[in-house]
Amino acid sequence: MTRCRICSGDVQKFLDLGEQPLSDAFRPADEIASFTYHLQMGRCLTCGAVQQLAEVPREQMFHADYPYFSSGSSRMREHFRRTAEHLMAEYCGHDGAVVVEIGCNDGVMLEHVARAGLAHLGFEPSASVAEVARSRGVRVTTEFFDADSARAHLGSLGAADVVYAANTMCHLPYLDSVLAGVEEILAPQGVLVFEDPYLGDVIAKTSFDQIYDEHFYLFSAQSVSGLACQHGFELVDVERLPVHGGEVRYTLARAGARPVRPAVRAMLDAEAASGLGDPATYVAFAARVTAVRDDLLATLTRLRDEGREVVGYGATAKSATVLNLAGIGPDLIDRVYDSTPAKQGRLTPGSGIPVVAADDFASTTADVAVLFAWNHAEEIKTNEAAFEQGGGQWLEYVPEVRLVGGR
Ligand code: DWN
Ligand code: SAH
Ligand code: ZN
Repeated sequence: MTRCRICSGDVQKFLDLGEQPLSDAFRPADEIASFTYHLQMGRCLTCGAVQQLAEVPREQMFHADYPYFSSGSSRMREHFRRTAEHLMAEYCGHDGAVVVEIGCNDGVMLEHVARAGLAHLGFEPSASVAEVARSRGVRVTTEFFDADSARAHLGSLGAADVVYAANTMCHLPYLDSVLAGVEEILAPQGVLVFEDPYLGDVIAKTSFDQIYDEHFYLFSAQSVSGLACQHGFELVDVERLPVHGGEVRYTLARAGARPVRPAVRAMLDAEAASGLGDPATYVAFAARVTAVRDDLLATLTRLRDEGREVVGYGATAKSATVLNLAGIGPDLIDRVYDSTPAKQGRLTPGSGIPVVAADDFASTTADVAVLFAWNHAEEIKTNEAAFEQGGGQWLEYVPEVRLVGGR
């Protein structure tokens, strides 16, 4: 059995998503990426942490060609602006406050902290996006955050009042080193605040596409509470967030430094009551994943046989899991529309579907568009309302496969 990356307990495998490419390796047609790995998920029988059975080396995923720019969604820009306001109001009311972000990407959150004149530092190893953050006035280092890099900056930065990470903590298999780094740089009353896709939502929505190389863990209050304990921290607050298909924001403080909010006990109880600790939940989840995969493939095959033109919308990292698990390629989906210049003119990883500019969707001839960026459904359906008005249909697969809209 594999050992848990958090507590060394036995990890019980419950899901095999097959051979997968790097989810963000969009390559030109003449430069096919060859790296693949076996994507499998398991759950620790001791601490409950849901995690991959093997890890992809971090330098393979996060580098100067990393193509995910967080500012690509207006709703997420708004989310991070409000997050910055919240963190500054709650924890930075004194002179000399310091904010550190792990995985600051293009500066979507930290730019507001920089603009407010607060001392800050973003750790962002992907130079492509770090460069954009710098151009927005954010102080960034391209080191991976861990115990060594954190220690190296302590002298110049001072103790942090907030260490924040969005959609990044779950990317770091080496949490022991990360928490040791946070331990060193955090002020006595400081907090570690992080938000990631919530295990409870993934199970409830069968959103298995939240599992790909970069998403090593699927956290829950139970597993984060255990993680905190191991490193002298305490889970003091939890909050569900409606972004990226359902996330939880966890707040950790040094053990005993802050009161534990009632929301923590309530979430732990709700997780136990909903069966998140029960192996049968994961067996049933795996069966639903297979059903969605089969249904999606059958639907796309039927649409092709009926002569309908099918495209995709959103060349997401998540879609790599779906496309490669189901063996869906350009024979079933002609092209994928995406607003990211770094992805356009390239092929989806493994599945080889051309990515084209989202601007061109306004004049699309497609009958059906698979909504790969389903977590941004509201924003996209509003912006592309003309598609449905013209008779186009969205093909969704979360929580199950269905055609929406059109005639
Ligand atoms: O955790 C992660 C999350 C935060 O971002 C990373 N590991 C990688 C990435 O995952 P993703 O690619 O699945 O994220 P999104 O936010 O679902 O990606 C949306 C994609 O769709 C982007 O490529 C941008 C594109 N898009 C678009 O073309 N039109 C997005 C919106 C909102 C739009 O209107
Ligand atoms: N916070 C942003 C970006 C999430 S994508 C948002 O929520 O949209 C994950 C980011 O973490 C990538 O930009 C990646 O380069 C970065 N990352 C990966 N490992 C890291 C590490 N050890 N330290 C800091 N950032 C890291
Ligand atoms: Zn464990």
